Amino acid sequence: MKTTRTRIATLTTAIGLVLVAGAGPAAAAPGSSRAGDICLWSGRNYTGASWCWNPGNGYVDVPPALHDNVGSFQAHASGCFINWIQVPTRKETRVVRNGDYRRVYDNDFGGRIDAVAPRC
Ligand SMILES: [Ca+2]
Repeated sequence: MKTTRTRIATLTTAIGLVLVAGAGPAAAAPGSSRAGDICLWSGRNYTGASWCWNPGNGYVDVPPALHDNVGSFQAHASGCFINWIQVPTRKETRVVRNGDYRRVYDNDFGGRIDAVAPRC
C-alpha cells in the first residue's frame, strides 16, 4: 500500500500539470470530453471534480478526488476501469468502449474504481 500511495502522490502532481495544460480556448464545454479521452467526474451528470485519461497515458491510478468516487463518465476512447482487490494479483475490471457513458455511475463500478488502463 505504501508504494501505491507514493505513486498516487506522484501521479496527482503530474495530473495537475496536465489539467493546467489542457485549459485554454479549446477546452471542452462541461459535460463533454475531447476525442480520444475517457473523462471521469466525481458528481453525477458530469459535475464536480473531473479528470481525463488518454490511452497514451498507460496505466494510471485515478486522482484521490475520484478514487472509489466516480459519479459519471464519458468515453471517447477504449480502456479498462480497474478496482484492485489485492495488488498486484487480484483485480476486478470493466471494459470501456469508445462511446460509452454513464450519467450515474456511483451506484455501480464508479464507487469502486481505482485506476484506468488501456486494456483489462
Ligand atoms: Ca476500489
